[in-house]
Order: sequence, then structure tokens, then C-alpha cells
Amino acid sequence: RRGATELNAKNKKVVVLGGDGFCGWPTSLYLSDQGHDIIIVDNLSRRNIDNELGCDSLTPIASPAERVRAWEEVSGKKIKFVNLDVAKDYAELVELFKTEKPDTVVHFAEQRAAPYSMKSSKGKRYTIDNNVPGTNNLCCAIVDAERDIHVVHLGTMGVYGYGTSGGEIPEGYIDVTLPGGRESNILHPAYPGSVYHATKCLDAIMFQFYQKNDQLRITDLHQGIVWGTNTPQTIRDERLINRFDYDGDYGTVLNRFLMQGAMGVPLTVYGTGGQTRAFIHVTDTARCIEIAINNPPKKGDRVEIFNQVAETRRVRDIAGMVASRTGVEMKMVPNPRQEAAENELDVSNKKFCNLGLEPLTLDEGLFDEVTEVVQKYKHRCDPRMILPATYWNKARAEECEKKM
Ligand code: NAD
Ligand code: USQ
Repeated sequence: RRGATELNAKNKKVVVLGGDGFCGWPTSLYLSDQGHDIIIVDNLSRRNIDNELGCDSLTPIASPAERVRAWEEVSGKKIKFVNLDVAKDYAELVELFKTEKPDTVVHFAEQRAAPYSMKSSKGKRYTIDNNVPGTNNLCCAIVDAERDIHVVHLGTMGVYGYGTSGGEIPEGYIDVTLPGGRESNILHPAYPGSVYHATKCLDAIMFQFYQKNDQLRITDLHQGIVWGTNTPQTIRDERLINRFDYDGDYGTVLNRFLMQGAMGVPLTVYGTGGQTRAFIHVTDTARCIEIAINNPPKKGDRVEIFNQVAETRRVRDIAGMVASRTGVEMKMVPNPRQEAAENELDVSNKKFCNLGLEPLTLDEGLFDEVTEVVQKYKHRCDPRMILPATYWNKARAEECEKKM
């Protein structure tokens, strides 16, 4: 039904960097199901961070070996898994591109939690040291391997900043009049709200450079907050289940609220809940990526940028939706983050819609799917991991402590 564009479609060989993660795993299965040949690359750092934080996915996720075995059993399709650190194992990455000759690399392999990136100097430094070299290695390895590989990168809506732009946020570029009166169309100014979001701004500049210098073909997807758990592929076998993060660092807001609602724990609305953010269901993440894979920019074209979002909502409104379905009350907690208390957000997603995407929205009954998953696994929840444990700076930590 929705969004599988046939434009330029052919079966491709796709390397999925970060294919063991929350977005990467269901995307790998979706692409495999559509007939693409998939190689997952992941260093399992996300699983290790769970160990470090003392928490775990609410859903019991199988090992990578078991996951790909189960997929072959249920679909008859093979997925190769390669354990490699994109930020460190440069020679192996070049070799992989030379031997496998992929058409496309989808790049999910970054530390993606804003709170984890603000937890401590360790979190800040790790996030920069992992994400920035990873993206540079990817671009550099494509040049070294002398392959014309299309890069599809998962960026974030957060590169635009929240509440700063006024009017609809365009897809990546804005018209400006430069000093002296020259008209130009440039990358939208970057205005990150965390060290993590800053790495995505740096990625965008690097992509601009490698496109200009080496004519790399790059699509940067500015994605909103992903929600949901399973997709039509991950639901096919218990061993294929997707991860579900609910803790204060990695859990994203809507999945956290749905989990809290099912647990009967008051919904943790930060500040006034006036923050407006963009949302997309995980099933549409996978569909959007296939559309991007099937519609690469031509060699020499500037970086293609899509806003990968379905809709925008205010945090207190989504908490209200969950509260009215579950009967669980909202609890306004002091905001641990340095962010605007209230903002408007209007985002263009015309490019995906023009290519056939009809995105799922929060009104379409998918809350039930997440609620069922949470009910099934709530015995695995550690309630100590629910409250936020990371503060953006000393002033926020002191204020939160005073008000708690
Ligand atoms: P995730 O942490 O679940 O998955 C990332 C995967 O990358 C993990 O499996 C991790 O082990 C792997 N990885 C990290 N660094 C690596 C390295 N150096 N080498 C090899 N593998 C590495 O995150 P996710 O939620 O699936 O997000 C994937 C991408 O999508 C991220 O880049 C994120 O910024 C972007 N994104 C996510 C969301 C969201 O709401 N989850 C929203 C917008 C954008
Ligand atoms: N929030 C609450 N209560 C909670 C958790 C969060 O009120 O219990 C608020 C936060 O203060 C924030 C908003 O909800 O204003 C969103 O927080 P989030 O943790 O769901 O999302 P964020 O930190 O922005 O990061 C997530 C992903 C990241 C991705 C980003 C897309 O972890 O990888 O890049 O969403 S976006 O927000 O569009 O930039």
C-alpha cells in the first residue's frame, strides 16, 4: 500500500552500517524482503552500552547470529553479518567495499542518544570520537575503494534547531541573500541541542565536502523521533523481535510514554511539555530508506536531503493521548535538558510524499501494537531506569534537584 516507490527500483546490494540497532534491524529485514541483497555491519557497541548503563532492551533481542539464522528460516533469504567498527577498522571497511562491491551503503552506525551524549565528558567525547570518524571513514573508504557507492545517511531533524527558524522548515537548503546582495541556496543553518545532534551537523558539512571534492552520491535523511517496535518482518518470528529502549537515556519519548502507561507509572513530561517534535513510525523508517535507495542523486548532484517525518506533535499532547487511553496521569518533571520550553514546528516532507510515501500517523491504532509488546515484556522492565538520569549542564542538574 504505502510508499514503496517503483521509481528506478532494482534489486541492489546494500551494506547496512549499524544494522543491529533499533532502526537498522527492521530496515535490513524490510530491504531483504523487498529482494535487496543485505550485508549488516555492526560492532555491537549499542549492546555494550546497555551493559555499561545496567539496562537492557525491554524486548529480549537475539544475538546477531541467531537473528540472521531465523530470518533465513522464515524468508529463505540470507543476510550476512560482519562485526566491524566503522570508526576504527578502516582497512577492513575499504576491503569490504572492494570485495562486496555494494550499490548502496546505509549509515545508521552512530551513537544516537542525546542524553547519553550529555551524560559526562566520557559520553560527549565518545559520541564525537565514534560518530565523526565513522562518517569520515565511510566517505574516505568509498574514495579509496574507487567504487561509485550511494551513501544513505540517517541524520536528524535536530540539525535545524527547534523554535529558531520560523515558518516551514524546508528540506535541507534555504535561499539567502549574501552580504553584497548575491542570491544563494545554502545548507540550512545548523543549531544543535546536544553533542549528539552536533555530530549530525558535522556529518552534513562533511557530506557537502566529499560530494564537492569527490563527487560522492549522498542522500542525508533528516529523521524525526522514531516510535513503534515491530514491523511486518520482525513480527514473523520471536527471534526477529526489534529492540525497545525505555530508559531515561535511550528511550525516545513516545515509546517511553507507552511503556509507562502500560506499567501504570506517571508519564514523565519534561518541563511544560511544550516542546514540539517530529515523529515517524519505525515501519516508515524502512520504507523511506528504500525510497531513498531507489532514487539516488546523479553523480555531481549536490547532497540530496529529505525530511523523514510523518507529523509534528507537542510532547504534552502525545502524553495526553497516552493518558486518555491508559488512565495513567501525566507528571510534569523538571526538564533535565537545556532546550526551549515551548516551540512551534512546521516541517516539509514533500519529497517523500511526492515519491509515494503515505506515512502512518499517531491516530492509526498502532499504539495497540506497542502496548501489546510492552504488556508482554513488562516483567523485564527495571523501574529504576525510568526517571531521567542525565542533565545537560550543572545549572539544570541543580535546578532539577531543587524541584524534585
Ligand atoms: P541504535 O543505537 O539502536 O543503532 C545504532 C547501531 O549502530 C547499533 O547497533 C550500534 O551497535 C551500531 N554502531 C554504533 N557505532 C558503530 C561503529 N562505530 N561501528 C559499527 N557499528 C556501530 O540507534 P537507532 O535508533 O537505530 O538509530 C540509527 C540511526 O538513525 C542513528 O544514526 C540515529 O542518529 C538515527 N536516528 C534515529 C532516531 C530514533 O528515534 N531512533 C531518529 C532520528 C535519527
Ligand atoms: N521528553 C519528555 N519526557 C521523556 C523523554 C523526553 O518530555 O520522558 C522530551 C524531551 O525533553 C525532548 C523530546 O521529548 O524535548 C524528545 O526527546 P527524545 O528523547 O524522544 O528525542 P531526542 O533526544 O530528540 O532524540 C531522538 C533520538 C535521536 C534522533 C532524534 C530526532 O534518540 O537519535 O536524532 O530523536 S529529533 O528529535 O527530531 O532530532
